[in-house]
Amino acid sequence: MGETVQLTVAQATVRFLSQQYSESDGVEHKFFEGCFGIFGHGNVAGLGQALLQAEIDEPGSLPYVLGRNEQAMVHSAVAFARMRNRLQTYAVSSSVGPGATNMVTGAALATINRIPVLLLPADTFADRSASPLLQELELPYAGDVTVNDCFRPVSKYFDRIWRPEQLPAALISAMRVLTDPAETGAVTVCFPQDVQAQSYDWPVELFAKRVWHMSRPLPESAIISRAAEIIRGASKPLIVAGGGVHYSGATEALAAFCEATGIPVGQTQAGKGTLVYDHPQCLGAIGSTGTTASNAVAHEADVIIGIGTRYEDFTTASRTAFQNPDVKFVNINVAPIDAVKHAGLAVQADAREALSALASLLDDHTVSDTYRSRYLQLDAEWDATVAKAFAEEEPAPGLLSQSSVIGLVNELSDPSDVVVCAAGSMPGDLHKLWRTRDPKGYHVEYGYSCMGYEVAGGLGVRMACPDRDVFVMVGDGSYLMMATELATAVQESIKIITVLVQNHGFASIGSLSESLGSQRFGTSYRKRSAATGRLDGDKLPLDLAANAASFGLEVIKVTTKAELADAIKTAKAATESIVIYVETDPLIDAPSSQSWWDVPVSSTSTLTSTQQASEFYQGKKNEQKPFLTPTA
Ligand SMILES: Cc1ncc(C[n+]2csc(CCOP(=O)(O)OP(=O)(O)O)c2C)c(N)n1
Ligand SMILES: [Mg+2]
Repeated sequence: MGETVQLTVAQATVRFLSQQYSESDGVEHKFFEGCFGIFGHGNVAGLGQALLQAEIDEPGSLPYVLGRNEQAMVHSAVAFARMRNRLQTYAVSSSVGPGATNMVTGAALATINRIPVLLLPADTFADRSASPLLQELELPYAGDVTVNDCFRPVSKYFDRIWRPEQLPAALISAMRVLTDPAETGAVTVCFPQDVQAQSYDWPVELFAKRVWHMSRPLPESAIISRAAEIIRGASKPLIVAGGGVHYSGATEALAAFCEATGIPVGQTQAGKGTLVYDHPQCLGAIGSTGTTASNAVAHEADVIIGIGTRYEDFTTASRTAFQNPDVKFVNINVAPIDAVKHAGLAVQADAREALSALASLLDDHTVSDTYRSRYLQLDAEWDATVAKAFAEEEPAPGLLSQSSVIGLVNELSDPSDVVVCAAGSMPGDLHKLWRTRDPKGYHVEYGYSCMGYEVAGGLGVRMACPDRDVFVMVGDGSYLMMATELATAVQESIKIITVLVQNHGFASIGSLSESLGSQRFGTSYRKRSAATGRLDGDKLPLDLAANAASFGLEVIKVTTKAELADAIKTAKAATESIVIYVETDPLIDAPSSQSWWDVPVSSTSTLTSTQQASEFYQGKKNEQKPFLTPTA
């Protein structure tokens, strides 16, 4: 055996992580910016001791950040990694039991959005010397199952270190998955409490600097030629640009391809910003929360070129967006699971490489002038719709429309500032309305649409780009679910601007409920009324502005558009985190997408509202396409 060094399993893990780098286009990046953590008995003496030792012995090697909620820490890590185009991320250390399972939601969010994050939950003793432990699951039928097995279905790689010898292979596998653009997502490596603290003689090479190349798979020439042929044969082609365009660094290649060919682009939530909003070929959002321009073009398109998209139901309007009976799909994606969707031509490749290959194969090709003028006209109409929504006046004293709030934040933020959101009515409204002026200026988590991502995500975004202001747009529902990381923002002096939109409940689900015949049941924050016994009493006397102020932040309460404009300017000028509190009317919707989303309605009911909704629903179901015709 060669040279060894004695360290605990936890110390070895920290030392290994601090030596990992990613490399893309010849540039190296330290892969782990740091480690979020909340200590409990499961990790305080193992990973906690190792992080302390690293902070003292090698400052900056893996800086520790104390969060407030394990789920939130995973969100912050994901937001950070997404802003850095998956080239860098954070590790997250939790205690055993509830601290660990709090991260399961974050893991699902990371995996669904294909964003790398390394989770290090503590686990129950490997040697079972004191079982059953505090927080141990104890299943009567299996001795080797712990609560951490909940991570298996939501992780792209899962491992548990029962003994020190397993660590090197587990860490190498974890890195392989984290840095593979097709595989990446949540990686979970569980550390039994006793094993964390155990010493072992490690080969010194384990801690050598390791550089992980981020691959850019090239398209096969026969396949890309076929793709070019299909596009050449199209009269109404449309690109659907997803998050993969960002992660591959393909925004310039996309712009060049669109400008050369005249092919327009509809953008998914993760794909917003792939072209800036006023690029002539940018039709903005597509699908259930899309623009009328994208959706009208999608309706007739004969070839859909999906680039870095997973074709979520919001993108395809639950498979009703593409109504041309002969529509074909060309799918450019590094991930085989996405490339084969809708029976499309699977171009399994890096987006930037595939786009430049297509550009040279199609350098003499453009769409017709008729098609170009039609989509430009539709785009201009949508732009006017947005301008009108942004200009909406206060509907009642003290109330604003949500569209006008979005408009003011959009207009008064800098082009490079970042808007952050995840759940509620705001993501859809932002998708439609927000005028994205910088590729990374729009950050809405809509793979998992997880309430509570907003503040935590905003923190991660700002950590990734301290030179941009971050506007966290958060509804009262999401705020109540997880505002906790405002404390972390204060602790770290990380500036985020939170726009807290109070509409006393779930405007989004209320409006959805109404459209499905369920009469907004149970979606607004009301006291249970003594008279009716139902949740239709007075508004809850929640004071979320006071709640936000309790984190030690400045809170500005606004009641008019003019006050909101002033508050945004104050927030921009501030150096610390700030919260703007605004009340909006939940009954004023953003302009319609002329689209649909499949949410099944009760097929039997004695309520007229439900019966009517059910009839409408069955009609829409008939528009849904299976997309099974093979693309040769
Ligand atoms: C963790 C989680 N729970 C439930 C949901 C379902 N859901 C989506 S939006 C929403 C309401 C959000 O309320 P709020 O933040 O006030 O936004 P608003 O709808 O009022 O715009 C709910 C309950 C979700 N997306 N995430
Ligand atoms: Mg609300």
